[in-house]
Amino acid sequence: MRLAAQAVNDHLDSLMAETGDPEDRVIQAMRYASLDGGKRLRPFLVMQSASLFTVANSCALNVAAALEMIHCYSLVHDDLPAMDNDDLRRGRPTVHRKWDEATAILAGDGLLTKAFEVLALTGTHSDPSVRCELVTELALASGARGMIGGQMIDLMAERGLLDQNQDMAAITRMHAMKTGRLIGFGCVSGAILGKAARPLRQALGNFSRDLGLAFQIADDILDVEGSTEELGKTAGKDQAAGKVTFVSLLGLERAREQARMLADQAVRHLEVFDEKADLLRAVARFVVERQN
Ligand code: GRG
Repeated sequence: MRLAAQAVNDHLDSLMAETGDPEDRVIQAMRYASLDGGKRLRPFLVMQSASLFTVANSCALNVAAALEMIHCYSLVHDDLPAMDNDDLRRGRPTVHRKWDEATAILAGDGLLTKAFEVLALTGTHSDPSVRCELVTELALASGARGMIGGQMIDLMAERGLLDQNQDMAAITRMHAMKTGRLIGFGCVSGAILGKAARPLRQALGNFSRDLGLAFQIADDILDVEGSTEELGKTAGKDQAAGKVTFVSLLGLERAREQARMLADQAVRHLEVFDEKADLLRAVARFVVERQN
């Protein structure tokens, strides 16, 4: 995972070079938000799914960087006073704390826009229809019926603006949108780049759905059990905000069992692949056993 993380970091670095112009302030904030931090789970999924097919490393790196840019933009905006109002992210002051709110909004916007510019580069794939499909799929995953929609539901739930109670089905749907869809794009993007046969692409999609949910349940457990130091972000926020989570619905033990069961199920979806998928199998274990 570390090798892929370094390669993606270097690539992000080269895609967002400073030029010495006054607008570099927003580039600096974009770089701060996206370089040298995080687990790099989503780029890792892109690189590994691409490795299952005949895909040039340079193409997969562009997609991995674009996906991480979207993820980092969502973190910058999620931390803003209008949303989660957080001071700490990846063990450092959040972008609006280091600069100011306006710069953080612009840095998030800059990362969001840059992601699609990178996908559209000819270096992402020689076939324009593949580039177009990547753009469409990432827009769907991160848009109003995907990550942004999930964030909207989460905010409404927190502010008492939802009609129905947040039960398991509602929480599962919200997380499938808010975090699952980007994880899903990461897993399926390799199949898009490799023009893989439908059943193989579907297997990766199914893997990602169980992986995404397992990831979120683990995240809810860590919010209760982890320390702010270990997590690099404020711990215990869900309970403090009175949020309905997998832990509040299931309790810690059943939540842990559920996450492990989903990780096992995720791995079973990869039976169509040989040992080339072993690192994807390992990532399912990592997601539920991780400490941050
Ligand atoms: C503001 C448009 C907008 C969307 C925000 C994804 C999201 C939606 C907000 C992130 C807030 C959050 C804590 C979500 C829970 C799970 C999650 C996505 C955690 C962060 O992802 P990691 O653990 O982070 O992969 P690193 O830093 O390792 O990349």
